[in-house]
Amino acid sequence: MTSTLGIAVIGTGKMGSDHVRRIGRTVGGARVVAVADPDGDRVKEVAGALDGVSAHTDPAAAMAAPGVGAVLVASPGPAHEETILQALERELPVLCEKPMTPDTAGALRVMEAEQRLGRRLVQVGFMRRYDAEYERLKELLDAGSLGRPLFLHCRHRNVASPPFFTSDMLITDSVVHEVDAARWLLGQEITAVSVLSPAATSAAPEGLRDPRLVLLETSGGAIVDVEIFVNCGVGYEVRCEAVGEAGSARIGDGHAMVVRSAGRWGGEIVQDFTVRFADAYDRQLRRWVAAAARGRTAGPGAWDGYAAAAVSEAGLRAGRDGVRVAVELVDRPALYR
Ligand code: ISE
Repeated sequence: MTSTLGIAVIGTGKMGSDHVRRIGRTVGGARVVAVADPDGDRVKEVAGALDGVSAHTDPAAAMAAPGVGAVLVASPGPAHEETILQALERELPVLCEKPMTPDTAGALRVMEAEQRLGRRLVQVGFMRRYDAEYERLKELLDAGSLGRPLFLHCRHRNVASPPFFTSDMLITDSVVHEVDAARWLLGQEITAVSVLSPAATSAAPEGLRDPRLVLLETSGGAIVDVEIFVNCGVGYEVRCEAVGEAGSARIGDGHAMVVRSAGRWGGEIVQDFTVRFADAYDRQLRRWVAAAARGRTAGPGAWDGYAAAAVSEAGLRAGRDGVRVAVELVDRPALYR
């Protein structure tokens, strides 16, 4: 007998609405049963478009709705900790959009709550780990085909930043993806961060430090450089080149289809991350649903959310003070080894 996992989606902005659509269309074995958002009109609109979904302005009320077996958190980062802790009190599996928490203090509280429960219920939405190209690069690195990794050269460009975006968010909201991808691809922790900022692009809103160059040092002696440019105006471009002692490999060139016509050749540049990573979001959600239905998680967890928060904190200091900042991590608790 198969049963359907009832999901409460907390936050119905861009990502929350995208997940609601995805659960309805591409993920089997699950359905949205409750949604919550402080914007009462928006949450009613999202719930109203679906059958049998209750609308709430309070996340706790959504989690308490009948039939909820798991929680998907897609509210703004600062609201995540409280919602995750409420879900853990109910022993509900959680998929939380990145960043898990904006700071390490909150991340440590999440880890403490999980340790009190004695099992891992929190998964963090670092969805690049489910992208086919990233998976291929990880396999190559793990197989040792490139030899010992020396560099990851990363490019992360958005067409334009949303109005609420701050200079800190280039690190905490955008580069946090490369932080997790680097830790995962290399199987190493980030040990230090430096940030350089050239003159801001004239396309950026007044006061936004965009673009920036973030340098990450790793426990295995590799260097990761990340160009983050959130008002590049051209497209959504995420590239990563791994350079090892025995060769290099690059992903993200996006040459899915090359058109040759009327004396020219070229292809489309994807404009948005929900398009570039649509498959990765689907796969992340399918694997999480399958695991959550058994009360488990299937991907990056609270330790990864904590480690990313520690790197972000160091990155913010490095950016503000113009210095290299070492990343200090607590000892990894047994639950996360
Ligand atoms: C956004 O939140 C994402 O997750 C995107 O992948 C990233 O490219 C963007 O810069 C972030 O703001």
